[in-house]
Amino acid sequence: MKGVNVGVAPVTYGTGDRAPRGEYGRARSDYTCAQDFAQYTEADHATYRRLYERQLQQLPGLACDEFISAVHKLGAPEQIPRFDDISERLMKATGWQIVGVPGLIPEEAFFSLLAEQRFPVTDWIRKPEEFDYVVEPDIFHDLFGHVPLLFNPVFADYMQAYGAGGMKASRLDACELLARLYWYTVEFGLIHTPQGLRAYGAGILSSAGELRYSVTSPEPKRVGFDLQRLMRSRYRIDTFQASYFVIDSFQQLFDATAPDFTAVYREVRESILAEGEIDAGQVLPGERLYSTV
Ligand code: HBI
Ligand code: FE
Repeated sequence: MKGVNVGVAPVTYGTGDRAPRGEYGRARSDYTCAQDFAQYTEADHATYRRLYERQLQQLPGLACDEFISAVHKLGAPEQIPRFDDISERLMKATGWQIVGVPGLIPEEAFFSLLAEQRFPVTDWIRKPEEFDYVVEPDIFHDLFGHVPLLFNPVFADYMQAYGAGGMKASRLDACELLARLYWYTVEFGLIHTPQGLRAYGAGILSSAGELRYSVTSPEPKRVGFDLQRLMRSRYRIDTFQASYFVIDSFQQLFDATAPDFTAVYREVRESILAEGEIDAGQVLPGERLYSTV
């Protein structure tokens, strides 16, 4: 899901003023659009299948169990799945559905879709020459990275709470702080398990290289989840992460989003004024880090 600011998703996806890749003219006023299944060529289906199979074989020992146990619910990778088929299964499991979007959408639209338990899935797929890296999130990142954990009731509830919080953040001009929470959990989160660290973030799970790197490399700093420390932390969109935040459970994530964030934003802003923001890869004095062994 690394990407550039396509003019509709400010801040979170970094700078750059590339034209949006998707066809936004076909989107409704809430930025959703029907999945244009006819657009997919045989090469597109083959790209999806190859991405899926490559990522599936490296999940054991790196992806969290909740993800591994749900990824098959996307359906067989012979073809790009139909969103309606996945939504039918997802609705029964957690009340969520997936909806098509042409690509990145404005934060307010994104937050309100999450609050309605509708996850936006980009409906185009990267070209073969972008197999290993695509600038904007495509259907593989959204489907493979994000959708399996929406079958987990606690994580799904966290996503809805995040969306509801986002609606309030817009009014409090706190989207950038809240976007860091999304980045360091939903996109690049790690979870501590009795078997060791595992990935649950979509940006990691859909990345051929970052999945192994995030769980096993000695390079990045792995910090225990702390909401205020996280909201002070900058991130990079164009490299593997230099910092990861580690949770103990999805319940911990959900509980962290339960309180009203107004006071949290105020305290975070005060600590940023007093001590500044924290760079990706930076470790605070006395901070306990997770090791990979
Ligand atoms: N739009 N389609 C889409 N998918 C995202 O993940 C997404 C977005 N717009 C904004 C956004 N994410 C981030 O700014 C979140 O932090 C809100
Ligand atoms: Fe994403």
